[in-house]
Amino acid sequence: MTHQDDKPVYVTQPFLPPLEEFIPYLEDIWERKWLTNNGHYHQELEKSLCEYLGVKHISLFSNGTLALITALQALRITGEVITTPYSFVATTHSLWWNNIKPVFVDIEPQFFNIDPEKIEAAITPKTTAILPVHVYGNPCNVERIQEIADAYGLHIIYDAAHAFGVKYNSSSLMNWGDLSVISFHATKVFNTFEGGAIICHDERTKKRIDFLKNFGFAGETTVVAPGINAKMNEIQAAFGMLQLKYIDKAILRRKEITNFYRDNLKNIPGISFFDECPNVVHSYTYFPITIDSAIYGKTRDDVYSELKAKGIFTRRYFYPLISQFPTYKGLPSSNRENLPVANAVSEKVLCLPLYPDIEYDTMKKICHLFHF
Ligand code: T4K
Repeated sequence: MTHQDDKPVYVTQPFLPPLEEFIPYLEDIWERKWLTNNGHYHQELEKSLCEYLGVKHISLFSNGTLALITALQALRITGEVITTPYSFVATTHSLWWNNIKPVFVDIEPQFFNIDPEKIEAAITPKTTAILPVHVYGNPCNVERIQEIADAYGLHIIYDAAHAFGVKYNSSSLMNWGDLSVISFHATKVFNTFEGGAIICHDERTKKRIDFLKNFGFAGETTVVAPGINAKMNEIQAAFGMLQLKYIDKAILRRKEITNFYRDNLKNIPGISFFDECPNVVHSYTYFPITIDSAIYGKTRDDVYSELKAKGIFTRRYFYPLISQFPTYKGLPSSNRENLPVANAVSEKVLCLPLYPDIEYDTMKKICHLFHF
């Protein structure tokens, strides 16, 4: 056994540019003595990300969760919000922190995103918005969701935490909806250690979001809302600027890894995975597979445990469903009968290790373990 074999393999590993390339940024920050509150690198990163992503306005945040909470505040969302149980808990927590009742709608079986055909039945007089998630970066049915929102006068805030750089019909996926929220957490395609952002389409909304993330200050002595402190600091922003230099290479590498998995796991009865979506430029955030135990002969949890015993730490994103956590379990919409597809998918999904620095031998070993 080589030393390499002993190293644990995690579902992801943050991409880090060479350390020496970050030193000049730190020296510059030391020189400027401006550490947070819309500093030089904060401004640079907002500008550069607008260009890179092809969006009009972006407001940087200290993390994606605070960005979600603030997005709901920015549009004054209240009452009930329709969302998906098939996501990371932060999606629904952002509603809870705003005293909004989540109403779960089931997912569709093709890409595991909220099923638009089930949204209308969940609308009540208290519904004010829809909070869908582009799960694994696969776009929701944005046209149909927009149609419903327009017909019922609802806002749409997309949780686009997984969708950095994703394009749909040659334009940023984040140009859909009223607002989109991304995460720059260490485990994401583009990371600033922790971080996040809200994308909006007009100057006035950006201004309000920027007030809200800075305690509600609109100038030195005016406070327009009970805002929060959710500002991205200069070290995070500078790191983002450096990351941007490598992002295309990192996404390309993710694509190669995804294709390796696809080539080496195809034709295994009981193992399925997503193909490329039509009209989409992907950024390859995760590589989820589903395991049909009746055909494959082992359950998802058997596979998860066997890989773990060999030092390969896959993750069951998203199991349990948000609707199964104690905070949300009592909601009427958390009922299993209301969410049959989400419940079934969450029992059979497994995300395999995917990150730019993964070694060829590691991928080969992982794929080999599926051919038992
Ligand atoms: N909406 C959606 C749909 C989301 O998926 C998320 C976050 C959010 C909103 C909220 O955005 P943020 O507030 O986080 O910006 C992870 C992440 O913490 C979380 O950001 C992410 N989604 C979620 C899907 O996954 P955990 O608890 O699974 O992460 P953790 O810390 O166990 O990391 C996974 C593996 O990655 C570790 O086993 C090892 C590796 N790792 C992790 C970190 C943090 C490293 O190698 N280095 C690292 O620095 O939630």
